[in-house]
Amino acid sequence: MKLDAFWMPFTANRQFKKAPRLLARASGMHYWTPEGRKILDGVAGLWCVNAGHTRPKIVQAIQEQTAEMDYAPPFQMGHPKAFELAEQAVQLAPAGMTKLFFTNSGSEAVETALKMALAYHRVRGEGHRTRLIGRERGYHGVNFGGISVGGMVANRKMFGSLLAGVDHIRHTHDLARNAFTVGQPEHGAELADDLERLCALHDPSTIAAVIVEPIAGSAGVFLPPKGYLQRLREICDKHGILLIFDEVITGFGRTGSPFAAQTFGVTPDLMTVAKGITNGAVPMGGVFAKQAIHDAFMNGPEHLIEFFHGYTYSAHPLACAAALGTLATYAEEGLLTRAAKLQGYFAEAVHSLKDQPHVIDIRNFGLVAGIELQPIAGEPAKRAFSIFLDCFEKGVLVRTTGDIVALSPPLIVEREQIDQMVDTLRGAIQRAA
Ligand code: PXG
Ligand code: PLP
Repeated sequence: MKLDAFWMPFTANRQFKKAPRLLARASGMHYWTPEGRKILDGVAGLWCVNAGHTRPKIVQAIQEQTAEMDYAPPFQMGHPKAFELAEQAVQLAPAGMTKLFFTNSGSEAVETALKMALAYHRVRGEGHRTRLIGRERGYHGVNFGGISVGGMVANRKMFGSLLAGVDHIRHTHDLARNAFTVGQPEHGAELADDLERLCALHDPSTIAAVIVEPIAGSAGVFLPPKGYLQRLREICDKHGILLIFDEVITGFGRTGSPFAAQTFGVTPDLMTVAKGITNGAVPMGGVFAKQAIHDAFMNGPEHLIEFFHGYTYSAHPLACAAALGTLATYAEEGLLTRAAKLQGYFAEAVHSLKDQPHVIDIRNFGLVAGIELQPIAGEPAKRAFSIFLDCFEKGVLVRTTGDIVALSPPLIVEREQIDQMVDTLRGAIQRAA
């Protein structure tokens, strides 16, 4: 097979093409390589296959939909499954988040939420609120809005001056005070006050919205310190700033409730989702909005479009069918709360790696964990990458970012499989020492 033409995303292309890692088949908790080697999926694909692979309801829904209707325009037209899906999804969402706008990815969901926030203020006569606030080490996809509010340097530095009028609050990663905490860290709620600093600097009347991941995933699994999200919510309320939770990873069961907003008891104004909404089977994303945000737009003449935004494939029939099959699977198997039941076992398993060589922190919540390693001097990311390659050789797929290894298995994971992941990782960490 020729590997030349495909310029791979977020991949070390030259390294990959010298020693390709191909996946050809998947079922439940496992992938199989083209040679038939079985790989335990420790990251739910890329944090998205929450119900496990090729689940029958989802497969059947997709097969039936593609034969019944391939495509329907989403602008000024509709199809039944889009409405059915939105109705079901808002039932799972935090109370009051009663509207759902569809996109095709998490990145598009983020752009949509940022635009909604700006336009919301404008339709209310507060068009002076134009600033968007993100957080250091945040990940909000790869489009211009998302990398502007995002805080991962490598994702930003090559791409010019980005969106104007964006600022960032500090990240919450604090090894000195919180290393090896099981669950939410004790220290750091006061980091939310950094938003007050930006309010003082820019004046709160210029700020439209703050966007954060309740748990930062892609940058390395950074948890919200106890009380931190509550404090952010309070400051936003005090100043009329919208709070956006980016739940592209934390949504659909990762933290033990349908959404992290529910787990942490803080309701945002807008909430972005993707990944788990279709179990990764068909691209789809979305933005949940509070009723009042939606209603603010519903004021002009009724024949006019209220929000000039949308994608050719918003609410694509195939994605809607896959999502309906996914929600049915989650409901039948209790998967959106299963992480809460397994998190004690999972926490104990991952924290058993504490005394392994070069492990400098272990973080966990629900069914997500980050294991941070001391970088090799002068060669950042190399230690974790060698661990990733080693684990794959030994039959377990993990994910790395910098020198952090992330685990985020499908929510159907069994205890023995957690043990297999952690034991494989232990061996790889020792070999990388
Ligand atoms: N927001 C968050 C919080 C995400 O985790 C996106 C937005 C963008 O979603 P799309 O569907 O456009 O990729 C994400 C996606 C990693 C990794 O290295 C994580 C993501 C994507 C790619 C890689 O862990 N998260
Ligand atoms: N570029 C061109 C020339 C288009 O016509 C369109 C959509 O009509 C787009 C980009 C946007 O594509 P999408 O709606 O799939 O995001």
